[in-house]
Amino acid sequence: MKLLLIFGFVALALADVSRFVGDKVFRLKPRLDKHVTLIKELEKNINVDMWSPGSSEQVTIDIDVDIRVPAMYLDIVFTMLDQSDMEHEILIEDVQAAVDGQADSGGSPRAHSYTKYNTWSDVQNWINSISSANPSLVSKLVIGNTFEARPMTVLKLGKASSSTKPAIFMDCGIHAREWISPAFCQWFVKEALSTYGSDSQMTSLLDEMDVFVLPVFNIDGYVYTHTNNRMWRKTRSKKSGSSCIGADPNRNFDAGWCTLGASSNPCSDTFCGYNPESEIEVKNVADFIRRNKSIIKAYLTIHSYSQLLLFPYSYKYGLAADHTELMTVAQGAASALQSLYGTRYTSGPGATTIYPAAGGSDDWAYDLGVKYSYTFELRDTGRYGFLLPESQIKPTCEETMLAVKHIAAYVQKNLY
Ligand code: DDK
Ligand code: ZN
Ligand code: ZN
Repeated sequence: MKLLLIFGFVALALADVSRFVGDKVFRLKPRLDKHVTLIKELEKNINVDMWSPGSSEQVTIDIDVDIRVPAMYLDIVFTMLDQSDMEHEILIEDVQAAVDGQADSGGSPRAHSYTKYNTWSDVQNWINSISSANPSLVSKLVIGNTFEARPMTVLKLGKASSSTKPAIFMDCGIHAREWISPAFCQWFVKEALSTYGSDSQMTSLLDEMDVFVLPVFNIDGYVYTHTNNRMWRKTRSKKSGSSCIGADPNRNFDAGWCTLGASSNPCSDTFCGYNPESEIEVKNVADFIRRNKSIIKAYLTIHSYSQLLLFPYSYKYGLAADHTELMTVAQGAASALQSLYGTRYTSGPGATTIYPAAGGSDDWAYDLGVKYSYTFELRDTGRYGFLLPESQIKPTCEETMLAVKHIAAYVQKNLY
């Protein structure tokens, strides 16, 4: 026992686990050019963690900026904020307390649960058990391996058919720290399987279409958020010559790549990568969608936080050819979502609704020809941000189901 404890401490020390004791999350409201400059300086010179937007490249006057400030820099940051007269509020007083408070769902500790944030190993076991328990509705497809050689498994949901079926593709967990996202993909699969045969819309959807679900896109990053650093966002790829790890998968798609709202600095959280699809996870998904381009009618990608339903474009300000239709469907989805618990979402094109960001998966899929291409930013609006308590998994997933089902119903109705 004593020996085990010692090994435990040694392992913890070697793992170099990040802690966030005393760190605070601020919401800054830059209203002057000098405020924008100050935020860029903060990101460059001290180790602040941009929560929204993902990097200071995207900061402009009149957008709210959420940043985590490590405890040791609080004095200097408070001084700078006061001196520059920048409006600000504190969203999270103690980040480590919020990290520890996330697991508020109670119940027995480790085992897969739809109302907990599952580890990758639990998700992997769940992928295997749910597919073997539902052989007539689920099949597994490995679309490639991650940088660290973990298999990327897509669950194909749908009733077998003699003719080729049109499909919807949905991924979760592009960004490692957005834990509510993989929780939603797991919830979606469970709901689809358990309501097939009783819910008429789900039955008809899975009879007529297939839904491809990638429960965790950025598996290596997701594992890292459980083992080392809860705030990790990017992939975990290494490149000789750089000491910085990973690229932002949602800046690495071949859509206006690295032109706007992305960074060419390998150390940035919005690093676009060394070239489009340099990240193997991005290449695997892009290859899969290209291979199945003729059947994929909708692309959905799930992120957090901000409560937004976004569609192309983010790499430019110009409107998509299908703007009006995409907006109408988004607004219908948002009102379906709101009908359950009153949660309000804003719909619109990425560039003007959140911020310009090139290299995103939604823009890439849309330009490839997948018309109904949407990015969800789930709960909340900043009270907990990425650290959404487990007690909110169920209501978040229930309301998001309504939005996804609204989009799916529309896509299905307009197939032929
Ligand atoms: O990748 C981002 O910064 C957010 C999700 Se965290 C989405 C940005 C808009 C959609 C990108 N095409
Ligand atoms: Zn994200
Ligand atoms: Zn987000």
